[in-house]
Amino acid sequence: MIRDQETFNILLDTIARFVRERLVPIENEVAETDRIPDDIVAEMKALGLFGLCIPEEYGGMGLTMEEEVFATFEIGRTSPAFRSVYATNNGIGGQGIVIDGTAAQKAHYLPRLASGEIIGSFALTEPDAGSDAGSLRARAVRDGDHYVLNGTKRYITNAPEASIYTVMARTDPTQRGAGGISAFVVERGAPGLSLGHIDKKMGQKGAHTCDVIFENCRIPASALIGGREGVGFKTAMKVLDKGRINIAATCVGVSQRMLDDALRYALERQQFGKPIAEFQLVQAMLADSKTEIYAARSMVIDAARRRDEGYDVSTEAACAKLFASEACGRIADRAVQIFGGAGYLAEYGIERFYRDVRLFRIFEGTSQIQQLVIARNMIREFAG
Ligand code: COS
Repeated sequence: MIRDQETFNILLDTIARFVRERLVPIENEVAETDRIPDDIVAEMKALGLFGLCIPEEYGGMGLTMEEEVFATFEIGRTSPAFRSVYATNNGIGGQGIVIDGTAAQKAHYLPRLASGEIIGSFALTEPDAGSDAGSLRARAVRDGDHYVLNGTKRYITNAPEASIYTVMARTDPTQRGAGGISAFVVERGAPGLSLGHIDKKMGQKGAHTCDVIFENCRIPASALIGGREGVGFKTAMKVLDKGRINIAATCVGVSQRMLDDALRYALERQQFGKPIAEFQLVQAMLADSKTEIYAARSMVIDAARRRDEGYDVSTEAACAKLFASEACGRIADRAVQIFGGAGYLAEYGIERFYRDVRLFRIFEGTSQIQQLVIARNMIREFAG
């Protein structure tokens, strides 16, 4: 749902200009320094990017899912590390509170997430619980007015910068699966919380991950999201349904950028006396990429509209993420191929995208997990 097309177009134009004029020119710098400059973060705050999807009553823009994906198509046209700075506040780091938080939790955290004053982070994955998130072992034991947390969370995006962590931990050890899991908002300064070293990654330089370690970490009982034990896994899954649509939209944006770069190069680069874009084998790569972007974009918009209409979009979110991220990988590969030798060199930037986009097929649920979710839902619906 687009609430007011004219106003929304102004936002899209503003984001597109910010990406073009401020972010694209410093992509190499960010990759080399592994750091997003402070003035860029300040501009993101001023543009309201940290609060894009946080409800207006808490100081955000309250974008609908459809509006969000159109904004993400634009933001996606540059290095994914830029979106990572603010995206967790709107996505997995903030949505647990938006979707299932108590009124007090929303009032306390959402305005500061929306302004960018604090960064949110999502701590589900553990050393031995990745795709099988329901098997997580972090424990939260009630102790009077507190819970005591123990466990380690792994590959946690924005953890080094975060002020709050949405942490899934087991409150009922008698339940081995999802039913015994609860979600908490844990503040950075909590006694017993420490961070591991920043991980060295294949790509997405400028976006950071690390372990989050809880050793007898005491947090107030009021940190329990929604004030209810045993529903934390469902909170995580609802957050991921939304997150997966957003990742799919990001894939569409980055794919479009890579295709634009490949097309421009194919028109400039001369071989056998003419631009390589005139050769049909190159045209096939361009055409297949265009077709896949069109398909992915259509899926993302449809999934977003369905979510706005209040439907359960677990299947559609998984389909969109599966298709868009896999297509993005193929498009990155073709773009490198079209660039030829230049595609392998850092200075042309396309090899950086090739490495950056590899993550999309892994995080917020691997392609195999998306397949599993889609098939399971089909079987469940068939059984009635
Ligand atoms: N929305 C709301 N509730 C959901 C849900 C969703 N999208 N998906 C599952 N649930 C509920 C189920 O209905 C079930 O509730 P009941 O016990 O009341 O029936 C409960 O959650 C457990 O679901 P399920 O039995 O399907 O859980 P599994 O342990 O079998 O795991 C998968 C399901 C594999 C799909 C889940 O673990 C998963 O998504 N793994 C990937 C995790 C991931 O994306 N990690 C990335 C980390 S963030 S970068």
